[in-house]
Amino acid sequence: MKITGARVVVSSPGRNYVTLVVETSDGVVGVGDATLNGRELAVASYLRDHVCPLLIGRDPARIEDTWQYLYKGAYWRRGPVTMTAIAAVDVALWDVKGKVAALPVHDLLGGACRDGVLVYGHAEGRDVEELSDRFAEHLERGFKAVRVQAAVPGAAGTYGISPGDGRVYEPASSHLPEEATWESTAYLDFAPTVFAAIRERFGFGVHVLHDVHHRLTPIEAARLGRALEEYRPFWIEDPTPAEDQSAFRTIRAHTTTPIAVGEVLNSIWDVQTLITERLIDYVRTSVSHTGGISHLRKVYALAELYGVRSGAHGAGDLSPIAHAAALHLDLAIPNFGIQEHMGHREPAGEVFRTSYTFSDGYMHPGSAPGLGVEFDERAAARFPYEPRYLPVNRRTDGTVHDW
Ligand code: GCO
Ligand code: MG
Repeated sequence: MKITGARVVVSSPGRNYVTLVVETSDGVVGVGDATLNGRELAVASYLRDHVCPLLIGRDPARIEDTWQYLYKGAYWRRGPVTMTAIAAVDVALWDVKGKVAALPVHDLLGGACRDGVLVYGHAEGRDVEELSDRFAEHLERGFKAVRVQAAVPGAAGTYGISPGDGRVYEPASSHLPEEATWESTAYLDFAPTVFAAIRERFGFGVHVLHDVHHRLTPIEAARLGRALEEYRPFWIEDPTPAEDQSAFRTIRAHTTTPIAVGEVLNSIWDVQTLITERLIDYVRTSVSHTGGISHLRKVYALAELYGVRSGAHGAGDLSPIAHAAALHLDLAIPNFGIQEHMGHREPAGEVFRTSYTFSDGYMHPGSAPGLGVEFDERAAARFPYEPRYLPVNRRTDGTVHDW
């Protein structure tokens, strides 16, 4: 069997998604997600102009060889654009392999290690009361783990807060990036009160998570971790900018609050120090941004040696194809921790028909051959690409800060 076609489809059913479609001489079609929020067309071009021509004529069964060919063959290594492009090819080839074998991808990866994949949802609010009500709704829907984000009083546009008009949280805006304002001092005083309120109303029988979104210095993060210990968070995420791996030594020296890092990192080398020095508890690298299933499972294998668990990024800007791929891998690894499940807003469901399910706080990728996602290209054509940017964050004196 040979690869006979590879094309990139950029569409915006609810938000922008970049999809790679790989066709084979046997008529089997595989799909991969290549979405990099706010920089979508860079990956689309990387694939269209530099990768798709290389795929034609290759044997789709040789997934690892193709990965090595694209990674080492480019000479230029790592980085979100490269690793997202390679991920799309990798995931599409796993999809093909599953369809050829008539097996779901998790069976190709060694089979299920558990009955279901524990997922966490997002509860947020413009104040603690609104957050608390959203939290209660998540519990009613069956979630066993919920991320909490509340607007810091006085800080307009705190990360993670939806506009409050019934729309889900979606940071990307058209035209120019929105600008948010931030001061860590108010946040550091406020965050423990959010946890206190949630634990007081809902007790300790549910996992509570929180995303700091890269905003603190190491010593501030250490202080936050220590202040939250009594509320037993499942984790705090990205407490400092993730690219400075050594910063986590400072945080680790001061607190037992579990740490999750990695959604902006793209390779095993980016998380090597974090894992081998046991500076984190959960690694958040994703299928889409970390070289696909083939590379991410190496990250997880390294993490397993050091007692680090998975906690993959699963925001709505990773397409349903990426979510399906994540669930297959989550099911098959021994050191699974938790999976983010933000969901996708409509009309994404008209373009991506998925077979994964949610029940009582757990997801399952289903048993359809391959990934179990059908990509409807004709439906995708009805939702053309819209340029969008993530926000930019400034401190109150105007200094650009991590968003
Ligand atoms: C998360 C993430 C996202 C990112 C988004 C950027 O933990 O879910 O931090 O909300 O901000 O994926 O594109
Ligand atoms: Mg995050």
